Amino acid sequence: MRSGSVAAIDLGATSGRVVVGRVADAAVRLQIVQRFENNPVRHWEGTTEALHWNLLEQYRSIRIGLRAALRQEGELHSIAVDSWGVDYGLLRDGALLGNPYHYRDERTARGMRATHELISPEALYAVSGLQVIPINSLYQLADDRLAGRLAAGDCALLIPDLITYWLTGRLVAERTNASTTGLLDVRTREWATDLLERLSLPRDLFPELVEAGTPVGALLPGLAEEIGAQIPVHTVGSHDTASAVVGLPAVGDDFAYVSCGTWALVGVETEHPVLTDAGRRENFTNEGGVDGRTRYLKNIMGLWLQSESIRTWEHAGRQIDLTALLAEAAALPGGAHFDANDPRLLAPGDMPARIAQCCAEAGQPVPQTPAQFVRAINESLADAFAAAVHAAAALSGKEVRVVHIAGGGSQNALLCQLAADRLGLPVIAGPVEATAMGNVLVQARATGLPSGSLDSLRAIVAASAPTRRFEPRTH
Ligand code: LFR
Repeated sequence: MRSGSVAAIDLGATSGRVVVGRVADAAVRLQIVQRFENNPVRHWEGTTEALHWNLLEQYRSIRIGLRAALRQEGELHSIAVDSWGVDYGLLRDGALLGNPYHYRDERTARGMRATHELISPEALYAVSGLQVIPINSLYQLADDRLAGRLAAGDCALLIPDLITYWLTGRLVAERTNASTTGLLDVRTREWATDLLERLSLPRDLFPELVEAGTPVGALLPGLAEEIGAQIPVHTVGSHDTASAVVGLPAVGDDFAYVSCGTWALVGVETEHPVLTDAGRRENFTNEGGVDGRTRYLKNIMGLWLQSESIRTWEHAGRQIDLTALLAEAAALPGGAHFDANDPRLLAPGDMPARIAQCCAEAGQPVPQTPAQFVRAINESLADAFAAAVHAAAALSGKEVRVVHIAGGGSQNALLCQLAADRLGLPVIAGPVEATAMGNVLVQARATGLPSGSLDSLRAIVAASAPTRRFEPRTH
């Protein structure tokens, strides 16, 4: 295997990073060169307050990170971007028309109602194979259409594609993330033109689809000068979850995964979409994976429940030390259980109050202290993970013998142990940076550094990233 370095730009809902991946001797070393906060901004918009991403700030930080990465490595073989799914920027003549909306903005409920007046959720699922969840791009696009914003634009770019455009000047839509729009035909993996017409969404809005691992172009001349060299840009699994699933240290095929960050994405990898009515009723989704695989999974609220609770407490003037809080929560004999996927928990706001209400309604003891809330959150997430893994296995017919928990949640020993207990299966925790790992490996493969199938890329992950194993405790 040849050796060399690439740079992964990995944007998450709470923070972004520029990560250098050094590939050599069938192993990868990751180093975070630049980490930056991702703080959404609420601002007044006519008659309501709207929630937006501050994407220009992210782009500014990315450029600083790339410059630092190049200075450190001397040479970069490639750059590639991934981020959360579903959100997009509208452009006209190449210019961004406004800050992209955040998927937690309330407009999604309006867009969902308007869309389901045109087409039923069942008919949508038959085309896209996607779960009904208000954040999906098609609902956001419906709101843009009704508000007259869509008519002003001539191109819609998902977040990683928008950053790639700002790096190279080229307009493409990478397939794994395009699958989160609800507008991709799950069978052909092309834009669903009939559906677009039915929803009055112009076909021209959506650029050419490309696979993960495609060379997109070189850095724009001014940018190459600023960063310090001309570097090729590739696509990867630009949906962060697609990259995270590549970046698992999985051996063989009998595994399920929990990609646990702001969201927890729980499911299995399959060769083909699973389009059964039972799966639709359970709200399982078929998202596009790297190398044509399917990510058959379910969205669980994830660490958002914890981070938004902490934000609420800190806003009220409390000092929170997460490590100490988790230790205190782990020392409690148990905790309340609530439905971690209650839709009322999706929007920003007073999370502890809403969790208290969910617990009360479920007939559970209502948490009083931050440690009790955190214990209840982790208990309830573990319940939801176990239910989703068992459902994914039953619905897809896959045998699951081990569950990989990757991402930030893999550092939470309480959560991993509770998940192993609830699952009755071993949990392998790590890597924390599975998404950056998947991003690095797919672009490195595109430049000819390693080669081979997803299995061989995952063998590189297993050789490179420390993991921790949790066995289920029997009571
Ligand atoms: C995870 C993720 C999920 C997607 C949600 C919103 O970061 O990408 O896969 O459902 O964010 O885009």
